[in-house]
Amino acid sequence: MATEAFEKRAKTQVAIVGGGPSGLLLAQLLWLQDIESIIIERQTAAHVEGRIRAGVLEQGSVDVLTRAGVGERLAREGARHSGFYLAINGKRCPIALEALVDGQVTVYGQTEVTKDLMAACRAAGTEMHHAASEVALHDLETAKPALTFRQDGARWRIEADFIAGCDGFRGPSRQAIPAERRREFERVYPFGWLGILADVPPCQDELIYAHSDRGFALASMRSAKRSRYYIQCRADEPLEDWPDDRLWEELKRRLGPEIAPNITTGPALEKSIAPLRSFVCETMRFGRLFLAGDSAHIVPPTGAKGLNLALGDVHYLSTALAAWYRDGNASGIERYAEVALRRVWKAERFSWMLTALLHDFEDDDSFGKRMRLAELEYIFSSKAAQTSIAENYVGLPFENVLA
Ligand code: FAS
Ligand code: PHB
Repeated sequence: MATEAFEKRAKTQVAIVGGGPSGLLLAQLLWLQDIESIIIERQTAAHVEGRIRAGVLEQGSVDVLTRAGVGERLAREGARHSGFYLAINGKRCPIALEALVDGQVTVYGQTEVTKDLMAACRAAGTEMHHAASEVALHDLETAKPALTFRQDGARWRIEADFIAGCDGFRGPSRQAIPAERRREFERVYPFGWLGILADVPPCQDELIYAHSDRGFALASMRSAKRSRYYIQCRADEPLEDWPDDRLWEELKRRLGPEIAPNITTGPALEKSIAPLRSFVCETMRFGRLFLAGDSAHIVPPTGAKGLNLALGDVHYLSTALAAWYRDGNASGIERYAEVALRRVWKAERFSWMLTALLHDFEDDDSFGKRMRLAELEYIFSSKAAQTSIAENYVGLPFENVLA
């Protein structure tokens, strides 16, 4: 591309598209290895820090965040959970993570993870451009890839050694790979999750994933004073059809008569409907572009894997880039996609399996509904089945991305 007259130019080692959890963590891990990066983010910093999304961190994610220097508040305020519950029409089955696989998860909202990472990147002096528009990627198959974008009226061109596409499912990075060079797999589910965040105490000390004749429900939390609940709804359901009172009543019906009396209701701090899909773009590397997080893959939130997979990709990518800069070891960047995908596909399987198991599918026949109940009854009766769920929920181990 002819280099138009750009008002502002910069050079860096790694240009990062997207300043959400993936982009921020990558910048922070690279900074700790004396590798320079610049983050280009479409939204304002306040918008990014205000997003309400995931809530559960695998131990591997806690370890990566701690290594990145943002583990202090997480250790202080994060709630460690040694189990969760599955429920069928109100009948509960504990999945005892600690007893089954000697594992735990930490409940600590993605909103807090993002705030901690943003503070760390600011403290490190990482260059971040927020409210950037017209972000475009160039020359990806050369040794000098570049980003162009507009910010505050100025045109920018940033040249880098590598570009990290951390711009989520709808960002430009994956689309910068020619369609004929992308290997993609997708399943879109015929329902969504209606989520509510409220400053009320949780109904139970552990998470409850509930299957009921009326559809799926999840009881989660952010702290002892703040609860997060979800119910399955139609993907195209208008949010205004769900005033708080109706939502609380439906939650009580789906969680069942034993749990319902423990549900404290209150005004929604946030209420939104998220569509559910499984998606993988196996082309996680294209020339000097590397995709990480939601730009490469999406899971239905049923298995609490989305954020954890993103942080896992960044662990692999930062290790690979550090080895390249430190001693010219290119094995990590050569193996990144292959190694990351092995963990991605196992999490896709687990998330798809739990989604199929716990949700109601309108086109299901009577046999399909019976099979679902039989699968759940089997899990309720089998330590081996519960161990398999526990092993996946706490997070599968990382490989060494370097040869
Ligand atoms: P993100 O989407 O978080 O960040 C991408 C960043 O790139 C954003 O800040 C975006 O503004 C920016 N960007 C986009 N286009 C750009 C452009 N053109 N130029 C520059 N920047 C651009 N996961 C769970 O584990 N549990 C959950 O309950 C859960 N709930 C979710 C609910 C919703 C509504 C969504 C959308 C996702 C949810 N997820 C959940 C998954 C979510 O947590 C992701 O896995 C996580 O945010 C991934 O982080 P990133 O890869 O950084 O992508
Ligand atoms: C949440 O608390 O937002 C949450 C927890 C577990 C999930 C999904 C979302 O599987």
